[in-house]
Amino acid sequence: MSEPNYIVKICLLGEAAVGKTSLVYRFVQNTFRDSYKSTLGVNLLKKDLTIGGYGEVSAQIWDLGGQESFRSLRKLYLEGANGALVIYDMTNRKTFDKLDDWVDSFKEARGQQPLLLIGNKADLKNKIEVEEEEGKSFAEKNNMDFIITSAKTGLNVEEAFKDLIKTILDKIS
Ligand code: G3D
Ligand code: MG
Repeated sequence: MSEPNYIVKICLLGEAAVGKTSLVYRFVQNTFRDSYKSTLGVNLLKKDLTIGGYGEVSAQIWDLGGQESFRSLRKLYLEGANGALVIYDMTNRKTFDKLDDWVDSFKEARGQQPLLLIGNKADLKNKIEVEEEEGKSFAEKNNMDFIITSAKTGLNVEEAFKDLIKTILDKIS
């Protein structure tokens, strides 16, 4: 693509193993692998896309590489982020209980920039520990959009990224 009209930095937040890296790969390359090596530091991926009304947009996607527990890294990671996807695993309640922590970290660093909540692993229907309604009410309380996804089947993955990017653009233009 030629020069993009907009460049947006998006961060993925959430506990280890919720599916952050899988969602990024599904979105950027439309693939799913059963195992992603836990990389140190940060994975940076780029995807160019067209967003209705805004034309060409370059999304810079930052994915925590296995350092989710290092609070000291969060600030650096979040610097300059235009928005974030906050992800929990629908089959693991502990990851849902940690959401406040992630949302607080983001708000501390980036104030009122848009967030979108993702309940991932929706394909594991008989293992669900957190019902969709609970995700929905957390999102409402925190003034964020909400969507359930599966990085495995591809359900709603593109929709989630595009929804966040659109919300960011609506806000900055
Ligand atoms: P992370 O980047 O948040 O740490 P990963 O999470 O993307 O590494 O995913 C952690 C594990 O969950 C991986 O399995 C991955 O295949 C699996 N996973 C991610 N998203 C989904 C999904 O939507 N559905 C299902 N069924 N599994 C998913 P392993 O076995 O490698 O630990
Ligand atoms: Mg990862």
